[in-house]
Amino acid sequence: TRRVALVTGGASGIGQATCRRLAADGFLLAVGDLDAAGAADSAGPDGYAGALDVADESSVDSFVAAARERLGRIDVLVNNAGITGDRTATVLHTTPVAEWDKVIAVNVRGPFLLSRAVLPIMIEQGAGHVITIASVAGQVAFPGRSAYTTSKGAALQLARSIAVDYASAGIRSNAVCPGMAHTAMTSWRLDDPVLRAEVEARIPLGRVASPDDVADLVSVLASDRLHYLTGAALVIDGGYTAL
Ligand code: NAD
Ligand code: KPC
Repeated sequence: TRRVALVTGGASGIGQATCRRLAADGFLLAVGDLDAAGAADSAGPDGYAGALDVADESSVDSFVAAARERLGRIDVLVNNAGITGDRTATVLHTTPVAEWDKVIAVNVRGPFLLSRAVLPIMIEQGAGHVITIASVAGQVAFPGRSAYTTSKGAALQLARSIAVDYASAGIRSNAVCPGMAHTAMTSWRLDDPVLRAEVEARIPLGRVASPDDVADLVSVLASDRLHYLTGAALVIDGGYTAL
């Protein structure tokens, strides 16, 4: 039987590249996104796709139930959907409260709700792997992005908490911590040659990541290998945090 991966935020960027890669690896995909049409493209004809708001409890619960019903099992959960907040979500004292709440809702409540819905299925299977796309911003502060930095620290700890609490159930949990990647999230910055040069000057490998660079690591994690790896924070940042 084909292994099944559920990917949130799979319509764009890192999530889209991850879907492409996991499909090539032989996975059946369940893809949820606010962008339902984009999710359907990423899921392919034999996958399951739907509109999903990861911050909404009933949306998450019905999406996970429908995915399980259609595909029979969930081997891998990729908590990928995430937002930075808009351009007003900068340093702490000028961040609008509503923008703060939105970032925390998608980036922290989201992985909580998805994991909460999927873990009972994995417990029943006696196996599963939760992969959470955090960020280097969960380990070092990203300048001028207070809500985002805070949320990614929490997402990383959520991944560790799951690793500790569900190891005995045969379930592993790991966090992926990408550095700056070129996606819709960061194109406002990276499409500007001056801002892009500022970013790349601080990366030892001299370039930002492509979505495929990150998907490559998710693919290795999702493979049925590395059985001793759990609770890890895997940094993939071109050396950014090593400097
Ligand atoms: P992106 O904006 O290209 O894609 C994000 C996707 O998530 C979109 O399809 C969007 O519709 C979806 N989404 C947003 N809110 C949602 C919600 N409430 N429910 C369901 N889907 C929702 O962004 P990306 O750069 O591919 O980011 C993917 C993940 O990678 C995020 O968690 C992000 O924080 C993380 N990340 C990105 C970078 C980077 O530099 N781009 C670096 C480190 C980590
Ligand atoms: C490194 C990472 O997770 C992205 S943080 C910067 C996003 S933005 O300020 O919108 O360029």
